[in-house]
Amino acid sequence: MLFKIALLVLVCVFIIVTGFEDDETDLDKMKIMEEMIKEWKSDNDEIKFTPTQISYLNHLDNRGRGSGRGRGRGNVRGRGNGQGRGKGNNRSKRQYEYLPVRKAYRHLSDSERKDFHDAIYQLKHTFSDPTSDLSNYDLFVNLHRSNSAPYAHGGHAFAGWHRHCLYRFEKALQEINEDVTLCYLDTTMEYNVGDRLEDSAIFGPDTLGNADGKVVTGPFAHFKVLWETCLKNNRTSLSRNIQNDGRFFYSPADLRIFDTWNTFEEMNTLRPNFEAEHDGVHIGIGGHMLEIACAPFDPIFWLHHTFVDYLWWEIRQHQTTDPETEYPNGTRPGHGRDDPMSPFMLELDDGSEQPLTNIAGLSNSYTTEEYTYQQAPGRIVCSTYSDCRSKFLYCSGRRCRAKVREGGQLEGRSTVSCYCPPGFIPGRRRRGRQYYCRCRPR
Ligand SMILES: [Cu+2]
Repeated sequence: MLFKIALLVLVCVFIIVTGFEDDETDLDKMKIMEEMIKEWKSDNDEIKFTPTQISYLNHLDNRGRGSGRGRGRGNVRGRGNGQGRGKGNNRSKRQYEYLPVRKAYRHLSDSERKDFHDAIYQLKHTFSDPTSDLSNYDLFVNLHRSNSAPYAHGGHAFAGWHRHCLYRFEKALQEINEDVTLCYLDTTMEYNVGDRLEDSAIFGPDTLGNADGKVVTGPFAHFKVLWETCLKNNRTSLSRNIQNDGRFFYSPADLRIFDTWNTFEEMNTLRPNFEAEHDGVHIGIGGHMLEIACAPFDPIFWLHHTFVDYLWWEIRQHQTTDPETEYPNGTRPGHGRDDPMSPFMLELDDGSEQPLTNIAGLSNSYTTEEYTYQQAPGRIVCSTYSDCRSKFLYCSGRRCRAKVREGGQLEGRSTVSCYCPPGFIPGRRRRGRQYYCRCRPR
């Protein structure tokens, strides 16, 4: 009898402890999100776009051009001056033979990955206005600041605003190389390296570069960072500060939760909501990613947000309401369906302009006319290594998991999770009871 009571008490304690733990994680994410948004809104260091820069940003969105459907196109409203708007937009609408497919970063071929890295690098080093110290890449960082886009975060406009911003960013990359599309970082792959995330092969020299401190390896090493707010704390160039806590990245359990969301309202209000969940990766990567005002300086921002956009695309597939029209009343100020999706403008066929509204971000046309998605590795049920279709992934327990880079800790003795760059073969090194990935020349 005494044993049964003791067992019952133990079970209760377990339920209470694990239950609270879950609540605490959820609460943290909502709280952290509010903190991040507060800090983002307090950034008063406004950088105005020059007329040439407005022109450049405008011409990236040429939807409706030559389509004869009068759908109009989106433009950027210059703050403080509106000159130069709409000029230089004489490209005809690109005719796709087939829809560009956004894939997982780990599903890119070597040449696709190189092209993607190169396009980002070039965008970072190209200036539409040589009199400014903002490169074309930096213009997008400025777009994401609270002075440009006061309602991009903290409410219902979040998903649509970022979808539209990604769309323009992708067009900017395609001007450099028309075969490049955005790709996404499925961070549910990292859950097995939860307490040593910097070991993941995506943070290697031939992938996204190191994640601990200043980025000194990889294609974005020493990327320039601007503005006082982003330079403080000795961050003189692109910096990361990875948090080795698996709670912050997406987990397979998160995907199962998203599968239960059937309305736009659920996605925005259930705790932790879609936006709060996305903040986890910002915190997990740390460094510049931690602050909303500076986050897009890190190219991981675009890979992460493309995954957020992918997840939204999935939710919209099983949404029981109309994904284009369901939009609740009583949202936070600036987040209403007909509020402007600032600073993006909609240019009508007669040349007049009106603000692009938040509801426009819910249009199906993005994913039916501009791009589509390939299934995320987190959705693959694998039985062999090749099912995961990536040299950065291996299959274990019917799930694809992230391989670790050289020096990364292995699970047990097996080298199956050890990734080595071309010309090297995986091996292992023992330290104490642990085995680590070691790459040997072929
Ligand atoms: Cu954002």
